[in-house]
Amino acid sequence: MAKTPKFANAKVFAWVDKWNKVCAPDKIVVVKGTKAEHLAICEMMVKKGQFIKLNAKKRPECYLARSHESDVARVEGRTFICSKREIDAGPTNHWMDPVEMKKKMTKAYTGCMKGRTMYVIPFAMGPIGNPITQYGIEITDSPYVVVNMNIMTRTGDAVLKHLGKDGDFIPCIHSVGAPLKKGQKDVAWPCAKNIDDKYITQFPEDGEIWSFGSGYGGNALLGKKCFALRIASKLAKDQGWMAEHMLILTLTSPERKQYHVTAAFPSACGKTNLAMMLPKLKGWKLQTIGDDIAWLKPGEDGRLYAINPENGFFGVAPGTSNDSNPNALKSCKKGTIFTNVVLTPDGDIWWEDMGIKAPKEGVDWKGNPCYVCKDDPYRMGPKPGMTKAEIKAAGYVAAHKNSRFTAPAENCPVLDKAGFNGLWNKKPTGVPIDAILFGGRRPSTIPLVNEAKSWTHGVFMGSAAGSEVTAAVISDQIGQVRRDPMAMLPFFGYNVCDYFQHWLEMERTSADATKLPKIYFVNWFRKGEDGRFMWPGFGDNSRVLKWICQRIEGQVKANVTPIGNLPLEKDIDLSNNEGKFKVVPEDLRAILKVDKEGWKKEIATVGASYDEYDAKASKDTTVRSKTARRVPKALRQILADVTAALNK
Ligand code: GTP
Ligand code: SPV
Ligand code: MN
Repeated sequence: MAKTPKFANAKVFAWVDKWNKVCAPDKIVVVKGTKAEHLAICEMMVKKGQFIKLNAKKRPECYLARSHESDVARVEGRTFICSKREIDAGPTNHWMDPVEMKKKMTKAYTGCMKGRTMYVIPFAMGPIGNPITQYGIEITDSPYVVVNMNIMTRTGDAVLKHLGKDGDFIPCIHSVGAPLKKGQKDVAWPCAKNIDDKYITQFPEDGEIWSFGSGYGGNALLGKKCFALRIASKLAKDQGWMAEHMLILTLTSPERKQYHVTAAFPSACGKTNLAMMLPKLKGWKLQTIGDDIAWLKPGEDGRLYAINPENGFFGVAPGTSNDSNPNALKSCKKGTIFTNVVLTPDGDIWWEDMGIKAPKEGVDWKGNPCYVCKDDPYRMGPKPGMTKAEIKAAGYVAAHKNSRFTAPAENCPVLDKAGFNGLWNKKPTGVPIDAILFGGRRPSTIPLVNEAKSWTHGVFMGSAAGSEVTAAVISDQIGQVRRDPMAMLPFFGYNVCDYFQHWLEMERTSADATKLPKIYFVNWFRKGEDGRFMWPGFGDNSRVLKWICQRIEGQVKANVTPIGNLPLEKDIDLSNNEGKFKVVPEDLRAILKVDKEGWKKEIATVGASYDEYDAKASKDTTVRSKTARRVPKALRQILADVTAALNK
C-alpha cells in the first residue's frame, strides 16, 4: 500500500488517508503546481499514448487527447444532488439518500486506483487570498484531470500554504473507475465505459464531491460545475451571495466609461464568444474577466460585485474561428490541451468552422483517418473525395461537436487583468456589475433583446429561460427546446424554487436595491423560415451591448410591451455594418417585434414548468405548508400579469 504523505492541515491528511485506504493506489503524488511538473506529466502521457504532442513551433506546450466514445460530455442523467431530504434537491435534480449513495460509491471506489497513481490537487477557485475565493482538494487517478485542473484553477503548494493548519476546503474525490491489474497495459482514455457506472455526486450538506467513471470536462474537473456551481450555489444561498453560470466582461464606451456585464447562457450558447468578443462598433472596447462562472456578492453600497473563480477557458472548439472569436483562437496558441479535435499532418489541430481550410488528410476525434471534402475545402469526410452533401447525410463531423480547448486565461489578449485578479480600484472586491443578461438558443419567438421592468421581472425572465439542448451534454434531446432557468438547470445544488426565492431575496436584502444590475434577455439565434440566422451575432452583439449601456444611462427610450422593454429600431446602432456577416434591416425589424401568438404559447410553457416544479412539493409528505418549496408567489404574479397583457 502507498504511504499517505504528511500534510500540515489535518483535514487534508484525513481526506487523503481515507481514500488511500479505499482506492489502494500504487503511489501518491501531491501536485506542486509548477510548470516543470505540469510538462513532465504531459510528457509522461505522451509516452503512454494518452496525449499527442503538437507541433512545438506552431503550438508550443500544446497537447491533443482523444476521449473514449462513451465519455464526450457531461452526463446529466448520472448527476446527483444527495441532500438528506429529497425535497432539498428539488424537482430538477436526481436525488439519492446520501448514506446509501456513499455506501454504493464506496464499493465502486474500493481498489479502483490499483495499478495507478493517486494525485492530490490542492486548488483555489478564485485568486488565492481574495475574500470571495474558496478552496478545494481534488484526489484523482487521472493525469489528464491534473493538467486540465492546472490550467482551469490555481493549483499547488500556494494553496496548501494558504490553507495552513486549519483552513477549510471542499473535499473532492475522482476516479476514472478503471483499475489496472499487475502488468496490464493502460488504454488511451480509461473510464467506466457503461454510462450507468458513472456517478457525478454532490453532497451539499457535507460540502463534498464524489465523482466516478468519467474523465471528461465538468464530470471530472471538479472545481468547475460540481464545486463552483452546484456546491457553491448552496453555500451562496446559505451565506447571501450568488454562484452563477455566467461570463463576466468589461466594456468601455468611446467616452471611456466602464461597464461590467455578466451573462447566463446555457452550455454551448455563446458565453465564451461574448466574453471575448471583438466589438464591431468603433470606439467600444471589450475585455474578458471570465467565460463560464461568476460568483457575485452584495457590497455595502448595494451593488453586486463579481469574481471569476476559474483560471482558464474550457471552450467549445467547433465554430471558433478568426471571424467569430479571434481572441479564443489566440488564447489557444500555447500551453493548451485540445480534446477530441482533428490532428493535421503537420502536428497542428483543426475543427469544423475554424475558418481555416482543412488539410488533405487528418486524424479525426475517434483516431480514424479523415479527408478534405471534394466540394468544400472547409469540411472533412471519413473517406477521400466525399461531397459536402454525402458528409452531411452520413452525419459525420471530424471534430466532436463537444470537442474542447483548455486554455490558460493569461493567454487571452483582451483579459482584464485587474478584474481577473478580483480587483476593482485596487481593492479585492471583485468588479461591480451593471447589467445581467439571460439568454438561450431560440430559433423563434424570443426577441433580440428585452429589458426587464424591475428586478422581480428580471428574475421572472431568468426563471422562464429556455434553450435548445446542445452537444455539451450526452442526451437524446439535442436540438429540442427545454426550460433552463438562469442557464442553471444542470447546476442547481438545491431546490430550484428556493433558488428563485434566493434571487428575489437579493433585492429585499440589498443595502440599496436601486444599485442592483439591470436585467436583460437576449437571443442571438433567431432563424428565418429558410433556416438562416436573422442576426449576425458575435462582434455584432456589441450593437446590443451599446443599447443596454444607453438604457442604463437613460439615454434612449424603449418600446414598452407586455413582455418587457424592447429597443426602438432606430436605437440599434448600425454603423460599420459591413463584412462577411451583416445586419439585414428587415430581419432586425422582425426580431424586435413581439410575436404575440408565439408569446402566448411561450408563457403557457413557462406556466407548465412552474406547475411541474410545484408538483414535487405537493407530493412530498414532509412539506406541510401549501406554499413552501414552490415557485415564489411574486413570479406567479408576473406570469399572470404577462398572460393577461398578452390576451388584452
Ligand atoms: P459552454 O462552455 O458549454 O458553457 O458554452 P458557451 O456558452 O461558452 O458557448 P460558446 O461561446 O462556446 O458557443 C458555442 C457555440 O455557439 C459555438 O459554436 C459558437 O460558434 C456559437 N455562437 C456563439 N455566439 C454566437 C452568436 O452570437 N451567434 C451565433 N449564430 N452563434 C454563436
Ligand atoms: C458546460 O457544459 O456548461 C461547460 C462544459 O462549460 S463542462 O465543463 O463539461 O461542463
Ligand atoms: Mn458552461
